[in-house]
Amino acid sequence: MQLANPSRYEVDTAANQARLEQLHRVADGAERVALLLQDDPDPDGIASAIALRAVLGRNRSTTPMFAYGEVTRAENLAMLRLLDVTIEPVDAETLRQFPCVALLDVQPAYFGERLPHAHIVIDHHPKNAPVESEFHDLRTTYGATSTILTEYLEACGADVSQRLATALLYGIKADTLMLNRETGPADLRAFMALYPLTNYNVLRRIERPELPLSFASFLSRVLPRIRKKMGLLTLHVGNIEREDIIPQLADFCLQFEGTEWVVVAGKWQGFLVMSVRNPGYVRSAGDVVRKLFGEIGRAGGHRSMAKAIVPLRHWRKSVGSTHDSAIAAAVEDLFLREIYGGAQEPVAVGV
Ligand SMILES: [Mn+2]
Repeated sequence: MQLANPSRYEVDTAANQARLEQLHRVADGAERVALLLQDDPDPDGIASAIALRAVLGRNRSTTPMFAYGEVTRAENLAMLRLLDVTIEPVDAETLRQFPCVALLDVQPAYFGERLPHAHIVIDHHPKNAPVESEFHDLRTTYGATSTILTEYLEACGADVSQRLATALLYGIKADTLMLNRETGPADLRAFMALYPLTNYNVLRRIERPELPLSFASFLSRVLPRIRKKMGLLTLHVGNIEREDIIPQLADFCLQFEGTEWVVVAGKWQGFLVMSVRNPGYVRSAGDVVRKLFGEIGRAGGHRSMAKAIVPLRHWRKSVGSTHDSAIAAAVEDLFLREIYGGAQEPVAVGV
Protein backbone atom coordinates (compact mmCIF):
# COMPACT_ATOMS: atom_id res chain seq x y z
CA MET A 1 0.00 0.00 0.00
CA GLN A 2 1.28 3.43 -0.85
CA LEU A 3 1.42 6.21 1.69
CA ALA A 4 -1.29 8.80 1.19
CA ASN A 5 0.06 12.30 0.89
CA PRO A 6 -2.30 14.84 2.45
CA SER A 7 -0.60 17.64 0.51
CA ARG A 8 -2.15 16.13 -2.62
CA TYR A 9 -5.60 16.71 -1.17
CA GLU A 10 -7.35 19.07 -3.54
CA VAL A 11 -9.09 22.02 -1.98
CA ASP A 12 -12.00 23.12 -4.15
CA THR A 13 -10.98 26.78 -4.26
CA ALA A 14 -13.66 27.74 -6.76
CA ALA A 15 -16.38 26.30 -4.52
CA ASN A 16 -14.94 28.11 -1.49
CA GLN A 17 -14.80 31.38 -3.42
CA ALA A 18 -18.43 30.97 -4.47
CA ARG A 19 -19.36 30.38 -0.82
CA LEU A 20 -17.43 33.48 0.22
CA GLU A 21 -19.33 35.60 -2.28
CA GLN A 22 -22.57 34.36 -0.81
CA LEU A 23 -21.26 34.95 2.71
CA HIS A 24 -20.41 38.55 1.89
CA ARG A 25 -23.85 39.09 0.37
CA VAL A 26 -25.41 38.08 3.69
CA ALA A 27 -22.99 39.89 6.03
CA ASP A 28 -21.77 43.00 4.25
CA GLY A 29 -24.95 45.03 4.59
CA ALA A 30 -25.03 44.51 8.35
CA GLU A 31 -23.51 47.22 10.49
CA ARG A 32 -22.59 44.65 13.15
CA VAL A 33 -22.40 40.86 13.04
CA ALA A 34 -22.77 38.87 16.29
CA LEU A 35 -20.50 35.82 16.44
CA LEU A 36 -22.25 33.22 18.61
CA LEU A 37 -20.52 30.16 20.09
CA GLN A 38 -21.77 27.19 22.10
CA ASP A 39 -22.32 27.62 25.85
CA ASP A 40 -18.87 26.61 27.08
CA PRO A 41 -16.88 27.86 24.08
CA ASP A 42 -14.11 25.52 22.94
CA PRO A 43 -10.94 26.20 20.93
CA ASP A 44 -12.47 25.23 17.58
CA GLY A 45 -15.38 27.65 18.03
CA ILE A 46 -13.17 30.46 19.33
CA ALA A 47 -10.62 30.08 16.50
CA SER A 48 -13.40 29.93 13.89
CA ALA A 49 -14.88 33.18 15.22
CA ILE A 50 -11.54 35.00 15.05
CA ALA A 51 -11.09 33.67 11.53
CA LEU A 52 -14.56 34.70 10.34
CA ARG A 53 -13.80 38.22 11.58
CA ALA A 54 -10.69 38.23 9.35
CA VAL A 55 -12.56 36.71 6.40
CA LEU A 56 -15.20 39.44 6.65
CA GLY A 57 -12.48 42.09 7.03
CA ARG A 58 -13.97 43.36 10.26
CA ASN A 59 -12.78 44.26 13.77
CA ARG A 60 -13.82 43.45 17.33
CA SER A 61 -16.39 46.22 17.63
CA THR A 62 -18.29 45.27 14.47
CA THR A 63 -18.07 41.51 15.17
CA PRO A 64 -18.33 40.95 18.93
CA MET A 65 -18.03 37.36 20.16
CA PHE A 66 -20.82 35.99 22.35
CA ALA A 67 -21.78 32.90 24.35
CA TYR A 68 -24.59 32.07 26.77
CA GLY A 69 -22.20 30.31 29.13
CA GLU A 70 -18.68 30.90 30.35
CA VAL A 71 -15.44 29.33 29.25
CA THR A 72 -14.45 26.88 31.99
CA ARG A 73 -11.57 24.67 30.86
CA ALA A 74 -8.14 25.88 31.91
CA GLU A 75 -6.68 25.44 28.40
CA ASN A 76 -9.52 27.42 26.87
CA LEU A 77 -9.14 30.22 29.40
CA ALA A 78 -5.42 30.29 28.63
CA MET A 79 -6.26 30.53 24.92
CA LEU A 80 -8.47 33.57 25.55
CA ARG A 81 -5.81 35.23 27.68
CA LEU A 82 -2.79 34.50 25.49
CA LEU A 83 -4.53 35.33 22.22
CA ASP A 84 -6.34 38.35 23.69
CA VAL A 85 -9.87 37.19 22.90
CA THR A 86 -12.99 38.51 24.63
CA ILE A 87 -16.28 36.61 24.73
CA GLU A 88 -19.24 38.52 26.10
CA PRO A 89 -22.27 37.01 27.85
CA VAL A 90 -25.46 37.30 25.82
CA ASP A 91 -29.23 36.88 25.88
CA ALA A 92 -31.90 36.60 23.18
CA GLU A 93 -32.80 40.29 23.54
CA THR A 94 -29.23 41.38 22.77
CA LEU A 95 -29.04 39.05 19.77
CA ARG A 96 -32.29 40.46 18.41
CA GLN A 97 -30.61 43.86 18.10
CA PHE A 98 -28.08 42.49 15.62
CA PRO A 99 -28.98 42.60 11.91
CA CYS A 100 -26.80 39.55 11.40
CA VAL A 101 -26.01 36.62 13.72
CA ALA A 102 -23.32 34.06 12.78
CA LEU A 103 -23.04 30.65 14.46
CA LEU A 104 -19.62 29.01 14.54
CA ASP A 105 -19.07 25.33 15.33
CA VAL A 106 -22.70 24.96 16.45
CA GLN A 107 -26.17 24.82 14.86
CA PRO A 108 -29.39 26.73 15.61
CA ALA A 109 -31.15 23.68 17.14
CA TYR A 110 -28.61 23.67 19.99
CA PHE A 111 -29.97 26.99 21.27
CA GLY A 112 -33.69 26.29 20.89
CA GLU A 113 -35.75 29.25 22.09
CA ARG A 114 -32.67 31.20 23.08
CA LEU A 115 -31.82 32.05 19.48
CA PRO A 116 -34.14 34.39 17.53
CA HIS A 117 -32.53 33.72 14.12
CA ALA A 118 -29.17 32.67 12.70
CA HIS A 119 -28.21 34.31 9.39
CA ILE A 120 -24.92 32.45 9.04
CA VAL A 121 -24.08 28.90 10.19
CA ILE A 122 -20.65 27.33 9.72
CA ASP A 123 -20.20 23.96 11.42
CA HIS A 124 -18.95 20.38 11.13
CA HIS A 125 -21.28 18.57 13.55
CA PRO A 126 -23.93 16.15 12.26
CA LYS A 127 -27.06 17.97 11.20
CA ASN A 128 -29.89 17.06 13.53
CA ALA A 129 -32.47 19.62 12.40
CA PRO A 130 -33.07 21.64 9.23
CA VAL A 131 -31.00 24.83 9.09
CA GLU A 132 -32.90 27.80 7.67
CA SER A 133 -30.15 30.33 7.48
CA GLU A 134 -29.36 32.75 4.66
CA PHE A 135 -25.88 31.23 4.55
CA HIS A 136 -24.83 27.83 5.80
CA ASP A 137 -21.79 25.67 5.24
CA LEU A 138 -22.02 22.34 7.07
CA ARG A 139 -19.21 19.90 6.37
CA THR A 140 -19.77 16.85 8.50
CA THR A 141 -16.76 14.98 7.16
CA TYR A 142 -14.41 17.64 8.55
CA GLY A 143 -12.78 17.18 11.95
CA ALA A 144 -13.03 20.85 12.84
CA THR A 145 -14.83 24.05 11.84
CA SER A 146 -11.38 25.68 11.93
CA THR A 147 -10.53 23.62 8.83
CA ILE A 148 -13.44 25.21 6.92
CA LEU A 149 -12.33 28.69 8.00
CA THR A 150 -8.73 27.96 7.01
CA GLU A 151 -9.97 27.15 3.51
CA TYR A 152 -11.94 30.42 3.44
CA LEU A 153 -8.83 32.38 4.40
CA GLU A 154 -6.89 30.68 1.61
CA ALA A 155 -9.69 31.28 -0.89
CA CYS A 156 -9.84 35.01 -0.21
CA GLY A 157 -6.08 35.44 0.13
CA ALA A 158 -6.43 37.14 3.50
CA ASP A 159 -3.38 38.00 5.56
CA VAL A 160 -3.11 35.34 8.28
CA SER A 161 -1.41 36.63 11.42
CA GLN A 162 0.60 34.43 13.77
CA ARG A 163 -2.19 34.85 16.31
CA LEU A 164 -4.85 33.65 13.87
CA ALA A 165 -2.76 30.70 12.64
CA THR A 166 -2.03 29.64 16.23
CA ALA A 167 -5.71 29.80 17.11
CA LEU A 168 -6.80 27.76 14.08
CA LEU A 169 -4.09 25.13 14.49
CA TYR A 170 -5.04 24.72 18.13
CA GLY A 171 -8.72 24.55 17.11
CA ILE A 172 -7.97 21.64 14.79
CA LYS A 173 -5.68 19.93 17.33
CA ALA A 174 -8.19 20.19 20.14
CA ASP A 175 -11.19 18.97 18.13
CA THR A 176 -9.35 16.02 16.65
CA LEU A 177 -7.71 15.14 19.99
CA MET A 178 -4.27 16.00 18.60
CA LEU A 179 -5.19 14.44 15.24
CA ASN A 180 -6.28 11.20 16.90
CA ARG A 181 -9.99 11.43 16.33
CA GLU A 182 -12.17 12.00 13.29
CA THR A 183 -9.43 13.60 11.24
CA GLY A 184 -9.72 13.74 7.47
CA PRO A 185 -7.36 14.79 4.67
CA ALA A 186 -8.86 18.30 4.73
CA ASP A 187 -7.89 18.70 8.40
CA LEU A 188 -4.36 17.39 7.83
CA ARG A 189 -3.90 19.71 4.89
CA ALA A 190 -5.17 22.75 6.82
CA PHE A 191 -2.89 21.77 9.70
CA MET A 192 0.09 21.72 7.33
CA ALA A 193 -0.86 25.12 5.89
CA LEU A 194 -1.07 26.66 9.36
CA TYR A 195 1.97 24.95 10.82
CA PRO A 196 4.70 27.33 9.53
CA LEU A 197 2.79 30.38 10.79
CA THR A 198 2.07 29.03 14.28
CA ASN A 199 3.70 30.37 17.44
CA TYR A 200 4.74 27.24 19.32
CA ASN A 201 5.64 29.04 22.55
CA VAL A 202 2.11 30.37 22.79
CA LEU A 203 0.68 26.98 21.83
CA ARG A 204 2.65 25.23 24.56
CA ARG A 205 1.46 27.71 27.16
CA ILE A 206 -2.15 27.12 26.07
CA GLU A 207 -1.85 23.34 26.14
CA ARG A 208 -0.10 23.19 29.48
CA PRO A 209 -1.80 25.95 31.47
CA GLU A 210 -0.31 26.91 34.82
CA LEU A 211 -1.83 25.24 37.84
CA PRO A 212 -2.10 26.94 41.20
CA LEU A 213 0.36 25.43 43.71
CA SER A 214 -2.60 24.55 45.95
CA PHE A 215 -3.50 21.95 43.31
CA ALA A 216 -0.56 19.84 44.52
CA SER A 217 -1.97 19.39 48.02
CA PHE A 218 -5.44 18.84 46.56
CA LEU A 219 -4.06 16.03 44.38
CA SER A 220 -2.23 14.40 47.28
CA ARG A 221 -5.48 14.44 49.23
CA VAL A 222 -7.81 13.03 46.55
CA LEU A 223 -5.67 10.61 44.53
CA PRO A 224 -5.70 7.89 47.23
CA ARG A 225 -9.49 7.76 46.77
CA ILE A 226 -9.16 6.32 43.25
CA ARG A 227 -11.22 3.12 42.87
CA LYS A 228 -10.58 0.56 40.16
CA LYS A 229 -12.85 -2.29 39.13
CA MET A 230 -12.34 -4.12 35.85
CA GLY A 231 -11.36 -1.47 33.32
CA LEU A 232 -13.24 1.25 35.17
CA LEU A 233 -11.39 3.83 37.23
CA THR A 234 -13.53 6.18 39.30
CA LEU A 235 -12.68 9.07 41.58
CA HIS A 236 -15.04 11.26 43.54
CA VAL A 237 -13.21 14.29 44.89
CA GLY A 238 -15.94 15.83 47.07
CA ASN A 239 -16.46 19.60 47.13
CA ILE A 240 -14.50 21.65 44.64
CA GLU A 241 -14.17 25.36 44.02
CA ARG A 242 -13.34 25.13 40.33
CA GLU A 243 -15.30 22.92 37.98
CA ASP A 244 -12.47 22.69 35.42
CA ILE A 245 -10.33 20.45 37.61
CA ILE A 246 -12.80 17.60 36.98
CA PRO A 247 -12.09 17.24 33.22
CA GLN A 248 -8.38 17.81 33.84
CA LEU A 249 -8.26 15.02 36.41
CA ALA A 250 -10.25 12.76 34.08
CA ASP A 251 -7.73 13.27 31.26
CA PHE A 252 -4.90 12.53 33.67
CA CYS A 253 -6.47 9.36 35.09
CA LEU A 254 -6.92 7.77 31.66
CA GLN A 255 -3.16 7.19 31.65
CA PHE A 256 -3.22 4.59 34.43
CA GLU A 257 -2.51 1.09 33.16
CA GLY A 258 -5.41 -1.18 32.29
CA THR A 259 -7.89 1.69 32.29
CA GLU A 260 -10.65 1.64 29.67
CA TRP A 261 -13.01 4.04 31.35
CA VAL A 262 -12.52 6.98 33.71
CA VAL A 263 -15.20 8.78 35.69
CA VAL A 264 -14.17 11.72 37.85
CA ALA A 265 -16.88 13.34 39.95
CA GLY A 266 -17.06 16.34 42.24
CA LYS A 267 -19.62 18.51 44.01
CA TRP A 268 -19.78 22.01 42.64
CA GLN A 269 -22.36 24.69 43.42
CA GLY A 270 -25.17 22.27 44.24
CA PHE A 271 -24.43 19.90 41.38
CA LEU A 272 -22.60 16.64 40.94
CA VAL A 273 -20.28 17.17 37.98
CA MET A 274 -18.94 14.06 36.23
CA SER A 275 -16.38 13.83 33.45
CA VAL A 276 -16.11 10.54 31.56
CA ARG A 277 -13.21 9.44 29.36
CA ASN A 278 -12.34 6.36 27.32
CA PRO A 279 -9.71 5.71 24.66
CA GLY A 280 -12.28 5.87 21.85
CA TYR A 281 -12.55 2.25 20.76
CA VAL A 282 -15.19 1.20 23.28
CA ARG A 283 -18.82 2.28 23.63
CA SER A 284 -19.57 5.99 23.18
CA ALA A 285 -19.09 7.91 26.42
CA GLY A 286 -21.79 10.34 25.33
CA ASP A 287 -24.33 7.51 24.98
CA VAL A 288 -23.42 6.12 28.40
CA VAL A 289 -23.95 9.39 30.30
CA ARG A 290 -27.12 10.19 28.37
CA LYS A 291 -28.55 6.82 29.30
CA LEU A 292 -27.56 7.11 32.95
CA PHE A 293 -28.30 10.75 33.67
CA GLY A 294 -30.23 12.19 30.73
CA GLU A 295 -33.42 12.26 32.74
CA ILE A 296 -32.12 13.74 35.96
CA GLY A 297 -29.57 16.23 34.69
CA ARG A 298 -27.65 17.49 31.69
CA ALA A 299 -25.63 14.76 30.02
CA GLY A 300 -23.88 14.47 26.68
CA GLY A 301 -20.64 14.32 24.77
CA HIS A 302 -18.65 12.49 22.16
CA ARG A 303 -17.37 8.96 21.68
CA SER A 304 -14.35 9.34 23.94
CA MET A 305 -15.31 12.18 26.26
CA ALA A 306 -18.54 13.12 27.97
CA LYS A 307 -19.92 15.11 30.85
CA ALA A 308 -22.92 14.94 33.13
CA ILE A 309 -24.18 17.55 35.56
CA VAL A 310 -26.85 16.38 37.99
CA PRO A 311 -28.44 18.66 40.60
CA LEU A 312 -27.66 17.12 44.00
CA ARG A 313 -31.34 17.22 44.96
CA HIS A 314 -32.18 15.05 41.92
CA TRP A 315 -29.33 12.72 42.85
CA ARG A 316 -30.70 12.38 46.39
CA LYS A 317 -34.17 11.59 45.06
CA SER A 318 -33.26 9.07 42.38
CA VAL A 319 -29.87 7.63 43.30
CA GLY A 320 -29.47 8.08 47.03
CA SER A 321 -27.34 9.75 49.66
CA THR A 322 -25.13 12.67 48.71
CA HIS A 323 -22.51 11.91 51.36
CA ASP A 324 -19.15 11.67 49.66
CA SER A 325 -18.59 8.00 50.45
CA ALA A 326 -22.06 7.12 49.15
CA ILE A 327 -21.54 9.13 45.96
CA ALA A 328 -18.18 7.42 45.35
CA ALA A 329 -19.82 3.99 45.71
CA ALA A 330 -22.87 4.89 43.60
CA VAL A 331 -20.80 6.38 40.76
CA GLU A 332 -18.73 3.21 40.60
CA ASP A 333 -21.78 0.99 40.77
CA LEU A 334 -23.82 2.85 38.14
CA PHE A 335 -21.04 2.98 35.57
CA LEU A 336 -19.87 -0.55 36.27
CA ARG A 337 -23.33 -1.92 35.60
CA GLU A 338 -23.92 0.29 32.56
CA ILE A 339 -20.55 -0.46 30.94
CA TYR A 340 -19.76 -4.01 31.99
CA GLY A 341 -23.20 -5.20 33.08
CA GLY A 342 -23.94 -6.82 29.74
CA ALA A 343 -27.49 -8.08 29.55
CA GLN A 344 -28.38 -7.12 33.12
CA GLU A 345 -31.32 -4.87 33.85
CA PRO A 346 -30.65 -1.23 33.05
CA VAL A 347 -29.90 0.84 36.12
CA ALA A 348 -33.06 2.41 37.42
CA VAL A 349 -32.32 6.08 37.34
CA GLY A 350 -35.16 8.50 36.85
CA VAL A 351 -36.83 11.38 38.61
MN1 LIG B 1 -15.68 21.72 16.46
